[in-house]
Amino acid sequence: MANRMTAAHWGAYRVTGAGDAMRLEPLADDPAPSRVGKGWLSAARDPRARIQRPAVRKGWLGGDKGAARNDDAFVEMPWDEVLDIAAGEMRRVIDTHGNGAIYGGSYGWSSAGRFHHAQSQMRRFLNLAGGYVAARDTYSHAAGEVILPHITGLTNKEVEEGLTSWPLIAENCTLFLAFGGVSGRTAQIAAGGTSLHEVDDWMGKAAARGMKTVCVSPLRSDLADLPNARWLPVRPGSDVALMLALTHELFANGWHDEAFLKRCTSGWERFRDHVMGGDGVARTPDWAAPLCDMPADDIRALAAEMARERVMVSVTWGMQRADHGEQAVWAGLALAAVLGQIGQPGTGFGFGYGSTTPPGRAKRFISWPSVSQGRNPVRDFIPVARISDMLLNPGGTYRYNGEERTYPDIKLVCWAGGNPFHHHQDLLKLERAWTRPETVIVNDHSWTATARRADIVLPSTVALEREDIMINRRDPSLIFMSRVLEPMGEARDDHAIFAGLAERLGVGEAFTEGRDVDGWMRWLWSGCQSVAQAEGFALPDYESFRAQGRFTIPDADETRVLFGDFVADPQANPLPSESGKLTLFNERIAAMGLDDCPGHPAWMPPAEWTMNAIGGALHLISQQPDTRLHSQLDNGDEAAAAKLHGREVCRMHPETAAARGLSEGCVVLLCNKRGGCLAGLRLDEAMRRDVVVLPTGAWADLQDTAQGRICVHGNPNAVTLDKGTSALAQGNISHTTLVWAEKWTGPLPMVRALDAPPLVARD
Ligand SMILES: Nc1nc2c(c(=O)[nH]1)N[C@H]1C(S)=C(S)[C@@H](COP(=O)(O)OP(=O)(O)OC[C@H]3O[C@@H](n4cnc5c(=O)[nH]c(N)nc54)[C@H](O)[C@@H]3O)O[C@H]1N2
Ligand SMILES: Nc1nc2c(c(=O)[nH]1)N[C@H]1C(S)=C(S)[C@@H](COP(=O)(O)OP(=O)(O)OC[C@H]3O[C@@H](n4cnc5c(=O)[nH]c(N)nc54)[C@H](O)[C@@H]3O)O[C@H]1N2
Ligand SMILES: [Mo]
Repeated sequence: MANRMTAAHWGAYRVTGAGDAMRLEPLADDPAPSRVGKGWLSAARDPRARIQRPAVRKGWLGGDKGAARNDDAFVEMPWDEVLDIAAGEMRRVIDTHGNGAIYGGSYGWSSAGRFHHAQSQMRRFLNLAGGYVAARDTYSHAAGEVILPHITGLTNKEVEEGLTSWPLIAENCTLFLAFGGVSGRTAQIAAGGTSLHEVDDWMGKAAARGMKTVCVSPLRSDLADLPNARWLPVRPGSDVALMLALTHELFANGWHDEAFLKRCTSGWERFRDHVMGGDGVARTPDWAAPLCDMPADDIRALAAEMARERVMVSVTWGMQRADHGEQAVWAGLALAAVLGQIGQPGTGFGFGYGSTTPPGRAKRFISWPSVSQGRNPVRDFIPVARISDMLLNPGGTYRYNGEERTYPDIKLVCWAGGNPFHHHQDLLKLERAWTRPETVIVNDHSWTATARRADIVLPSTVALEREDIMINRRDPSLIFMSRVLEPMGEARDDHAIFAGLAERLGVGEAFTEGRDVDGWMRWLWSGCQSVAQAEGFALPDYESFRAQGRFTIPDADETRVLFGDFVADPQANPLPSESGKLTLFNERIAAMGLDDCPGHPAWMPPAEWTMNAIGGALHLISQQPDTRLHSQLDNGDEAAAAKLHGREVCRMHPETAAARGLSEGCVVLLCNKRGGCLAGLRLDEAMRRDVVVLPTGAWADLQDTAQGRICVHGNPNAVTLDKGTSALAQGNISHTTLVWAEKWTGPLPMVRALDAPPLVARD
């Protein structure tokens, strides 16, 4: 009998049993299977939350263009009729306003299989239909994505895939300075799927050899319990000040590597001037101490230690999802450059270790094929996190990466495989913006907060209900994903949904190229076979792979040193940056004349932090959740079991709670001028006293209460700040938020987000 296997962003599984006895068994050779997968089957089989049939919003059928979009009932209708309506709307908008009035941003993680990737299917369809306004960069690391090409000449992808490999760190690094920590929580995930989880293993090996680790974070839990680990609980928003003060100490004591700076960097003297006080403010440990809330002597001691050790300066992605997030990347790189250990095995600079499991992975990366998305005839785009601003200000101007740009006037929004009412900041502002388009079309398998804010809802299958292939260029295994469940209700694959729309718009043949799903899978596999051949190994034929379920790439081990070739010979291997080197002063960025992103790394006070908190406001850390992937599987067992009173759990220091009359297990209202949310409370001694942690991903459930419109289920984006990192990258700043915490004493509003919205008969 064939092996039944499957895969998700949180891991790969062997499927055993059937019906109620069906199990997803993690791979036997995965050193640390993810907790997230435990909630997968129950979420997939949840009839309350799954969208069973195509549906159209009741008010929209009655002529409402959006005013009631945030809270309405739905009418279930037959597929053919709903596809006719959706295609008719697209035609109308294209004919009246042009394709530049369609926002097809569709940001989101979707599912892991290569073929049924919802965004790819949607973009292929929209491109054939004349194009759409796209989204640029990611919620994960937009600031890094925009600044890294300026300062290193490499894209974020090149930096990520070129990161110095874990085995080299385990062998050579003696001090791992982890800004934002290195967490097994986030390392559960790999975009596109993973056959192994290895980060804790490598950190453990390194620590066992004697590597010291410093967890620079408001939370001790951002690093595993390792020997030789210590915790530096800096004030959120102050890390760049700490980096500059450490740099100051290196210069002031002559511990900097001047030969390295001259050979491998440009503009270092101007950066040194800034740090040493050329503008009248020397960035000394005494300057940084009150900002960082740590003793100046500790900063001096850390700098001296760095000068003695073989150091990796590591910056998590979360560090740059904050106001002026570009600076955390640049100042971290600059600190490592001044130390002069970049380009050697196991030391230097890293961006994203632990943020997901692949960064630093010591494997061969292979560019497998995918289905073409085609070409978008519309050139317009927005930086992904500017969605509310775009919808609220058509024709308004903004700056991005040196350009002055204009927001388009969007009439139609299409989304497949993402959940903006999970991922975007300031959800009440997004609700206001969301009333603006004339029509919203959403594909999803579940009644997420976004699906229930669509006019036309197209129910998709989940990965367990279709065949697919996990082919992740960064993974050493290829996994055949079996179809192990029957599609829920009338759910269809996204491919089938878009094929139906394409046919109605006259581009059906171009979309399918005459292939059915099986035909596409075989086509993909034969592409993989050619790639493998060029790489020097052979893949089995399709039928054998389908039966075996897994193919493991031979001799896949490979290590890398970030900037290794460049540092070995900067003349022969210059970086494609403006100077051919790492730029510690960047002429192009300086010429943009931005207040919030000068020409060298700089610390600037964030819009919100505890130094400007009033009335006992706390810094909100809305970190990634341990029990699920963002909002995915929030309806599953694993996420449900971790909730309190059916709400997401927030964590606070016991003294912080006591000072507010709060105790373990009570329900707390976290609020600010933007909104509020309810969460269950757990106490945690290993965190700063001026911080509250509320993981993302509880399905947003915005309800009108006596305290105003709040999320009664605990989604932190009900209170986060919607602003760009700077006019350079315009990334989201979800970690820059202050909230007040108070006991919720009113009646507990019922959580409705995990059930379908009202489904009513047609008038
Ligand atoms: N406050 C705060 N907010 C944040 C962050 C933070 O740290 N703090 N982090 C940000 C980051 S880094 C990210 S990446 C984003 C993540 O934001 P998203 O990627 O939008 O979050 P997901 O919950 O993964 O959304 C994926 C959606 O795709 C749907 N889906 C899954 N499979 C399929 C499929 O096969 N077909 C279709 N049609 N749909 C499918 C799921 O049901 C879900 O609704 O959130 C961002 N938001
Ligand atoms: N289980 C699970 N894993 C995931 C995901 C998920 O949803 N669930 N999502 C994946 C995705 S899309 C992404 S982009 C990555 C994100 O990976 P990261 O960005 O690394 O993860 P976060 O949890 O957002 O943030 C990491 C930590 O940064 C710390 N931090 C916040 N602000 C500050 C600050 O000002 N200073 C310092 N020193 N520390 C600060 C917080 O304590 C937080 O725990 O995670 C991925 N991994
Ligand atoms: Mo992300």
